[in-house]
Amino acid sequence: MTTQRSEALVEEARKRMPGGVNSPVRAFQAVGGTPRVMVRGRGAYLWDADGNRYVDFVLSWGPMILGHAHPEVTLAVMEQLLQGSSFGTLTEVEIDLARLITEAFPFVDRVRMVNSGTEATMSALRLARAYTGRDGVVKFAGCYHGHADSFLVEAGSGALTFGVPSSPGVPRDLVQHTYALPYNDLEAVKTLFERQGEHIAAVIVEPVAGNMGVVLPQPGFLEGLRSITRTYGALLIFDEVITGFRLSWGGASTRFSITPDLVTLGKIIGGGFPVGAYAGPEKIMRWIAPEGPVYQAGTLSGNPVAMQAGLATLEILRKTRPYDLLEERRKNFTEELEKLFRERGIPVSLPGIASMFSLFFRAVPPRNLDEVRESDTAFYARLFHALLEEGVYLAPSAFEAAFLSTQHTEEILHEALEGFRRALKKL
Ligand code: KE4
Repeated sequence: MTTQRSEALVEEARKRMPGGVNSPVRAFQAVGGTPRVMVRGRGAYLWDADGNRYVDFVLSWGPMILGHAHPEVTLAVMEQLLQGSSFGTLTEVEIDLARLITEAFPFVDRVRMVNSGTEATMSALRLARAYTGRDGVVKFAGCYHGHADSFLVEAGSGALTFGVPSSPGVPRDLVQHTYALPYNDLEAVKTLFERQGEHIAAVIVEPVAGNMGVVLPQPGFLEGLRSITRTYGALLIFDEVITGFRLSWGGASTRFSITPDLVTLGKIIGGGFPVGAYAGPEKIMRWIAPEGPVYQAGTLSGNPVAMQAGLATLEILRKTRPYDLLEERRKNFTEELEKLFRERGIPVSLPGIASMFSLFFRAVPPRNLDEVRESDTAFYARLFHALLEEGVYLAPSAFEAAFLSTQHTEEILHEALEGFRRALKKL
């Protein structure tokens, strides 16, 4: 497999952009080696600048649940482009997408579109602070809610890899209001609320953690967060940027039948275009400008091209409801993978739900960040590169989730499995 073209482009990119990328995790620093410059995607496949083909399990970090270049999504975008791309006014398609989101999340009356998951969580926190009149926010170590200042405390995803618990440039007197607790540790939450409950505006949680690898909520954890926040008058924010429309038609709140006060969305609802959203009941959302006093705005928020991509994506998901099929395929695939590793005496756990999973090289699925850190990330890095050589593209970091799309057919998954088999043989 040659990578000359990628290497040349990466060298050029490094002269123009920090680390040669527009988002840190893409730089392969967690796994080493040369990032592959991708030029085309179709269905479950990506092709790089040297013409190598990969089965893609990153799917742009979650958005491409229908696979790359889905014809109906592409057509909807093209048709909109012919009408113009951005007017800075209300457009009908924004209403259509908002309506679908309110249909999928029954507790949601109002939706505000923004341009990224970061904007969604940042705005949801500002809203929660205004609505409750409090400053404190609780997050969980290893969860990542985007790069807004208040969340860069023990963040997951790229921040995890860099081992920088809270990034430089974040004012100390801001993050004093942020409490980072161990995921799945309800006792820690109860203790904190007993001491600080009246100062806490919100608890924000990834209902299934995807940013330290996939860590599932222990039975009772989410229910516990719901009752503790209700008792103390804090808002419960489900950060469903990854899980929204991935775990079910709706998301984790639908699948687990737990109603948060606010939900943040992104990725899938943009269908591959920059879209985030925060949403909730009218009694909270009416606090948002221009109806209410909490300011939040955006030049390209709700732009019709991104809305059309999101709308087409959600309409296909609503019509086809691929969730049982996706879950079945993920289960079968990770069971086959587990056999492969066990045959070779490699301790592995493959926690997953719906169409997301991750590989931990430790015998038991981790319940929190400390346990995640015990897994063998060095082996992950070696496996990652061996798989690249075999045409399988996993996340270039052990602290991410792998995803299936509706285009990951049985035979493509079998092809990927053979890639794993060949890679393990080489290792
Ligand atoms: P963006 O600002 O990257 O659109 O969304 C931030 C965000 C918020 N909440 C959750 C649960 C998220 O997973 C994310 C973003 N996820 C990472 C990957 N795990 C995006 C990839 C990247 O940072 O390049």
